[in-house]
Amino acid sequence: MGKIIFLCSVLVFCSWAHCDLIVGGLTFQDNAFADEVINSGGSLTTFAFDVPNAGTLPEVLTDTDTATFVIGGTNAFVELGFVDNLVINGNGNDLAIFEQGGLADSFLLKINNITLQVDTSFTGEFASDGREINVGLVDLDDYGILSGGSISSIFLDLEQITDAPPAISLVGALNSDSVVPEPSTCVLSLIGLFGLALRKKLPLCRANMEG
Ligand SMILES: [Ca+2]
Ligand SMILES: [Ca+2]
Ligand SMILES: [Ca+2]
Repeated sequence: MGKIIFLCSVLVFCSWAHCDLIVGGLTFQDNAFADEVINSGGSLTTFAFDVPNAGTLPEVLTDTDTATFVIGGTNAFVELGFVDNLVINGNGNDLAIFEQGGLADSFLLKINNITLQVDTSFTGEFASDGREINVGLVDLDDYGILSGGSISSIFLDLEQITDAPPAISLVGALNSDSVVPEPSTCVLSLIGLFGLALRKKLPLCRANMEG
């Protein structure tokens, strides 16, 4: 029984305990970043530490490293999803989209069927590849999301609209809410653990009865 309670405590601790991560001077919960590439298309070139085509699109966009990124081009788009967290419309800016390079480039961002241009600016910090870390800050108010409302995906149009093509390295929620397991999932896990414990004890009981 003691073991079961310990296991449950560890599971709950792992789900709810999050460390902070600082990127470009901004603080994020460690699970606040985009988790998956839902869809993509057009001309997209990945970069990792100055090597082109060095990683897959999901790798460079969900690794939380600003030295790995994707450069957009003709008809380029990427739809990103948040799995273990949601982006919340809280106070001020809610979303940070990081972009690499000496020129702070712009791109189009579609949320809730509203498309707006996001302009990035230099954060004052540099990535481990030596490039400038630029950031575009997004307030979900501008996309018609109610205060306290949330989103779980964003659509980035990465066609070049400024002097250089956008080079997206990382997307994180400044206002983030962790997606925790449903209470029913926890109850099912508990039943499973009890079942395992009983199965382990049964042979002993049988041996005692037969012996
Ligand atoms: Ca996440
Ligand atoms: Ca990256
Ligand atoms: Ca906001």
